[in-house]
Amino acid sequence: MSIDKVRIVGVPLDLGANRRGIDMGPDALRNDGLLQNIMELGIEVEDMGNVITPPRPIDPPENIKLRYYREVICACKKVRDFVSESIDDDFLPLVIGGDHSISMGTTAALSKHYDRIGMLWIDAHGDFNTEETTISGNIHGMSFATSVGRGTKNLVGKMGVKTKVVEEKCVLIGARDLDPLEREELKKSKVTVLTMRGIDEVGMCKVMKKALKIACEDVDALHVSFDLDVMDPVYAPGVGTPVQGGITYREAHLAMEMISDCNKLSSLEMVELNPILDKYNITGKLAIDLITSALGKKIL
Ligand code: 6HN
Ligand code: MN
Ligand code: MN
Ligand code: MN
Repeated sequence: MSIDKVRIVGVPLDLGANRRGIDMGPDALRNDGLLQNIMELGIEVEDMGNVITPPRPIDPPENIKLRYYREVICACKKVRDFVSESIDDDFLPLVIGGDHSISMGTTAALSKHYDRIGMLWIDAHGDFNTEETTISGNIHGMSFATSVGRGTKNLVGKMGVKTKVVEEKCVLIGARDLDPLEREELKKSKVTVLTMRGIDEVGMCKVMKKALKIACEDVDALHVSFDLDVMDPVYAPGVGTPVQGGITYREAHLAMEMISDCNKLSSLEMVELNPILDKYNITGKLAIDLITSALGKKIL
């Protein structure tokens, strides 16, 4: 199954992260040549532009455990519809963020089309908080949990679709910064967590082999959600929530090449690029390189 059609959906949302700058991520990727780079692979690419995201409200958030709830849900519903239409039209959806809350829309759209979805969540964080466990109240820290149907009704089911993302077919890769209660929930869950320690000990190749075996076998779709903060800040300074001790350029690149080789990729998200902090655009260029690798770019 080689990828021949890709449709880009930009989501200039930062309200799920409550930090300015990430809303500029999609246009920064376009300026750095995202479309041209994908076209060079011989892939037909369509750019749907950016979904319209609600403005930051003047009033302070009503619920500090779900900051900017209404606005985030509104944006995610638009993401859901764009992604769903892309799948209907036989395009692989490439969702570019924007903060990581947008995954709630993407996984809802996938759940309309597929029955058993495996997922790789590549991130320094778990994004496994719920309204009940969150410390920050930022919804981008809850989108993985929501995507597997965990949490309160304020988020779960809010996209109008029952999730088909199968918890035991989900792998969190590169984690190194988990909140205390989030950590306990992850431990209790059926998600496989492959932390930075695991990558240090056995290397990215073995980690990815294990991850792909879990997420690709016995599913009918593979979703990859790549949060750029999984990278070490040396390679990716331009992210919303940088965390020391992340993966290298080569490790990330290998992970994406192995994802391409598995021939199961159904949708891809690249999130949390913050162009304001992205000195010399190195994070944006890295993101494009990772996307093209996942879409099949080969050195030889
Ligand atoms: N992300 N665990 C922290 C929180 O606020 O819940 C950080 C979340 C980061 C989310 O990077 O997508
Ligand atoms: Mn994330
Ligand atoms: Mn993160
Ligand atoms: Mn490459």
